[in-house]
Amino acid sequence: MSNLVVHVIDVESGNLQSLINSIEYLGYKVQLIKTAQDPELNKAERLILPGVGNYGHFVDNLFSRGFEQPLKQYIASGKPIMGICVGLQAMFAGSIESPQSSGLNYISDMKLSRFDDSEKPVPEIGWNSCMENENGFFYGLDPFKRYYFVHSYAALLNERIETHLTKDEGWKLAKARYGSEEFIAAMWRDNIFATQFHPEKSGKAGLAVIDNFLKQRHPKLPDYTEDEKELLGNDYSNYGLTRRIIACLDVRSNDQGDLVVTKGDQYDVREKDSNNDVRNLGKPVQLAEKYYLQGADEITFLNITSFRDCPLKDTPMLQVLKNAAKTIFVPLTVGGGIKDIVDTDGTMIPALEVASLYFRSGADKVSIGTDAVFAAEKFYELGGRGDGTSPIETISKAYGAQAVVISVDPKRVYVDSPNDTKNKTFKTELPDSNGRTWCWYQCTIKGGRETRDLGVWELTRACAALGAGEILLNCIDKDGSNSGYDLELIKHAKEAVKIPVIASSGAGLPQHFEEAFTSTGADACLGAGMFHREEYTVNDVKEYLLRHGLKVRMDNE
Ligand code: 1PR
Repeated sequence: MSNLVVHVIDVESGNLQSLINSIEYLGYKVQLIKTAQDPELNKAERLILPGVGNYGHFVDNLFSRGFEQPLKQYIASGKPIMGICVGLQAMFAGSIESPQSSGLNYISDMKLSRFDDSEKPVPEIGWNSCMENENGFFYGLDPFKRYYFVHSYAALLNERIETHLTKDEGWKLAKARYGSEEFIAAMWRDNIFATQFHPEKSGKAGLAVIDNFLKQRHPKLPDYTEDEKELLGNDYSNYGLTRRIIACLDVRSNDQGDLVVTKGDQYDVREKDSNNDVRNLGKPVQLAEKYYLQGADEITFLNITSFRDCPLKDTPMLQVLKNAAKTIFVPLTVGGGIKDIVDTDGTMIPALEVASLYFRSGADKVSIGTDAVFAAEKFYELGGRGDGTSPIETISKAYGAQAVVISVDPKRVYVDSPNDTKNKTFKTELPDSNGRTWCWYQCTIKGGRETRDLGVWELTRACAALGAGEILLNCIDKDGSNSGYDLELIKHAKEAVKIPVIASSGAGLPQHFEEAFTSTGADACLGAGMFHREEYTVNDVKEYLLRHGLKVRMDNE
């Protein structure tokens, strides 16, 4: 344990818990600074400025709490500061995202722009790398390792801007490329260091960057062989991102009241034998840690039953998140029950507060199922707009689109002709037993128990318009089947929206992941049963993909 105390500015923006956990994991103490008057700020020797979500929300909050002058004084003193994500963006003059808001302006009047979504999904969500750079790197950043990015706005670079920043202003830059756009992944000048990516969510590679900053050291890069460089280097065939593999844990309390990871077939999680018990595949935190160590790029927890008669603040899932976030340094998503609720004492708790509790426990994203269907239905009733009250809108506004995932539980429905439904149909290559080739995907609520007259096309487009950042696309027909993903469904959703789509349900072999990535353009693939039953590890899937020419993050050793 080091004696160094790391000071972290806390303006209540997003998941700070993971950053705290990562610093403590590295053996340092953390002191949060919530007000500009806090005398602790004068004692700080290492200061971290983390930020997520909306630019204006973050910088306005920082300024209205009086942090501008104390931060500038701290920086003028020469002591090290590290900005993370919107913390990097705050160093700029402003952002197109919030034209009325001003940043700290350490980068001569430069503003952030939005990624161009005509050629790639926006936000950028996933693992990218720093481009090779003959001027060398800093704080141990390694172009053959991957870091977790999640943002729609970036400090976009062209030759003129880059020359100005490096030659005139003395910044050292680590660039990354997303699609055809280059942007600042990290920057360093004197005592200011900032990363656009989240080092606290970037596995071991990210922890090393935090540690190097805290120790103020710039270690030499490992001596990679040419073969290693070829294997681990970025080829930009997927916009610059590695193929993202997500391990999913469906969690519920079993008949004995214990919290277990379970897994169904077509959403039926009970054993087929006479006891009909809930299938118990292990403990949530232990399994999640196992998948993290196997190289999972993300972990998703779905609370598939509500924990009845339990006050919200004591919900067992909160403790699962808290424990998981202590040792797992990749993004964590939690779903199930993200909606306005009435607590056991009768108090109304808005969805935003429910989500906030999860974010404060260590979740990076929340996933919304049933309520997303209701929000989409209302969106169409209002003629194609929201009224600002749905959980998608309230959570996205406060925490950013990237924090809101929509979990879709669809079933395929065949029709004789497209005129038989108001929802968008397509011609399938897999006709039903009556030879019908027109079909659509019907959304369900309450874990598949109730169907609605709303298609996946309509749902995903409405949710994206309301502010969702990603789609988790399950498929009830395929769930637990081990027969591969529903490729037509994934293509259908990819055509519907520009936000990233996670393929889910049906993975049984590493080949299924390859198939989904190459033939549908899925932005991530999720697996559950095949990992729980230990038929394959996450690493097996990644090695298979790597052998077949798809770049993956291999930093778990
Ligand atoms: O409606 O907002 O409360 O959210 C409930 C959440 O719980 C939704 O995300 C819904 O998908 C999920 N859910 C509800 N009931 C079940 C169930 O199984 N009975 N699980 C359920 C959904 C599907 C996937 C699964 C993949 C991959 N599980 O998460 O992990 O199908 O499985 P596979 O690789 O083994 O094929 P709300």
